Amino acid sequence: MAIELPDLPYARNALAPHISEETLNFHYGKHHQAYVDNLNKMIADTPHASASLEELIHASAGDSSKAGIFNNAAQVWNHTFYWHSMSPNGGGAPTGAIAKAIDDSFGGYDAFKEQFATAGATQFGSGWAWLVAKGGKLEIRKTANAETPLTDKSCTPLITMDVWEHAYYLDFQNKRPAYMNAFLEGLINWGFANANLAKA
Ligand code: MN3
Repeated sequence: MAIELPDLPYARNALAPHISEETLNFHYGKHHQAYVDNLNKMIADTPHASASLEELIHASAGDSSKAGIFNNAAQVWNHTFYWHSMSPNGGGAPTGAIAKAIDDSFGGYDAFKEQFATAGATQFGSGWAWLVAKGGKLEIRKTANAETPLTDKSCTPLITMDVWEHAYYLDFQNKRPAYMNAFLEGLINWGFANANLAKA
């Protein structure tokens, strides 16, 4: 059974003016689709052909002979998680259980924002910034390239922000901080974070 590209949870123009339809046409329509297509080519007619996306990630993580499968599978998973980490009605201060967890773990929303943006800004080159739950507390992490906290079974990913250049170049050119500000102020989906926290 081939891995499929999941539907976006909103229309391709729904994140404007923060992220344009043109960016989603490339980022979802071309990049995310390419990871799906590459992965399906790599696993076709192999013992991995019927594995789930999560099984493929766990079976290939840390195995340099399976780097191609890992990179494409993890990028399929990371991007689906990223689309849900944003909402047309998102952005701003958190509500619900995640608000209290952020206060408890970081000392407040402003401190969280600063630490999350710093993680994104200091991820040299391509990668991701993450908010995860671990042992009853929240942590901010950054990962390079396709690396994902999904491979750390001691934590639960709550939110991610793609900081690969393809996520922001058409809308913000080289200004990663401006993109990260738009993500935090206009897009971050606290409802998704609360749903993930409830399962942690
Ligand atoms: Mn991307």
